[in-house]
Amino acid sequence: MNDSMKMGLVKVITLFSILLALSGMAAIASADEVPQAPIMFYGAVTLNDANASSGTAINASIDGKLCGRVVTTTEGRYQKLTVTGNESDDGETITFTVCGATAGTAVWHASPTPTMQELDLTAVDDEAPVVTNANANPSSIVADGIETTQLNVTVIDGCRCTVGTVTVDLSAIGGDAAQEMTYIEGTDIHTVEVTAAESTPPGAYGLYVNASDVFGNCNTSVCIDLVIKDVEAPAISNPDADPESIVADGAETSQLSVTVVDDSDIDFVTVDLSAIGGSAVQVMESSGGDIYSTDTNASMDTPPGTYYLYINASDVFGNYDDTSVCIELEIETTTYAKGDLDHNGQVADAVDVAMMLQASVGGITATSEYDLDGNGQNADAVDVAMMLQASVGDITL
Ligand SMILES: [Ca+2]
Ligand SMILES: [Ca+2]
Ligand SMILES: [Ca+2]
Ligand SMILES: [Ca+2]
Repeated sequence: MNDSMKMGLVKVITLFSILLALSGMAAIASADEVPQAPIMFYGAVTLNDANASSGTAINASIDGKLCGRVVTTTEGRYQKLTVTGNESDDGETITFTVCGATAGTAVWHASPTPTMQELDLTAVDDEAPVVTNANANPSSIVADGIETTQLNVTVIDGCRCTVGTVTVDLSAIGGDAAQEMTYIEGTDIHTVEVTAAESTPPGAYGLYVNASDVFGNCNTSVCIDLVIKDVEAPAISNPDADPESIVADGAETSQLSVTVVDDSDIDFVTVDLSAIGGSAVQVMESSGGDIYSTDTNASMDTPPGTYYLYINASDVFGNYDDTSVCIELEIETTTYAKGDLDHNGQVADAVDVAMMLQASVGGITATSEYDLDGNGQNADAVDVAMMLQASVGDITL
């Protein structure tokens, strides 16, 4: 045997040793995992003192690990509940649940051959169903008795077969206080399509669900959120101006007020004062109630006449009315004393004299107020003379 042959033999022996070690480890590792022959359980099954209905789910577990499951096909009986375990589970407790409720126990025995074991199971369901995924689709509708929304909830009890009636309280939106929700086959969902009666005030509603199981355990803690949309503009009434007429002197004021009512909160109330020299969107303030008001004067250049000052009232949903209600305000014809050209209440004062002189040379426009002698010519020589005489008290205008 040469050196290279020796080397080859060493390699083969080494490889063989490794394989041997690996197979030994595999054997040790699988010793506990070797599945044992199952125990087949059967017997009577009751839930809340009555024969469990067909479709009842029975689970078996060892150490919290599911090791067998059967769904009954006969009322009050179960068969062929095959419980499997490992050799290492020998002596452990098998826990049985019926529809999720503890129903009995047995002991797991490892055995090389399958065995049959009769075990009657008795369970009490005192748990209300669990209600989740409560929703309305769409989540908001108009209260017109026409637009619909689909209300949905997921209801889970110990077994599908123990879920009883699921209802929703629609009384707040004009429906039945115990409207039944229909079960959708093959799911855990219950659903119903609803509308909101026309009389329903807009706002957010919580429609309570009542999910009961067949034993009368009920869950009434979950509600479906639904918003009833506001599509109505605020109602505006009682437009008033106090006093109802003022002079256009930029000083005398009138209090403008209206009553504004809405199902939702009011966003703003304004009045258009542009015709009398004010803001087109003058804010009217509420003093706490439904009455909104503001004080206004009329600018000096406001022609006399009757003015219709339009109100715009909007709710927080953007519904507004700016065309149907206005406040009537009378702007009086103003008369000033003859010779009081600047309307300051003083006749023939220095400013009046200056204005007459300017008007006489065309520096400012001479109106009929400047025709003191009434000859039809405004700010002529006689008018100037009269103004000057009046200013020193020689005549009274
Ligand atoms: Ca239950
Ligand atoms: Ca509204
Ligand atoms: Ca004057
Ligand atoms: Ca004149």
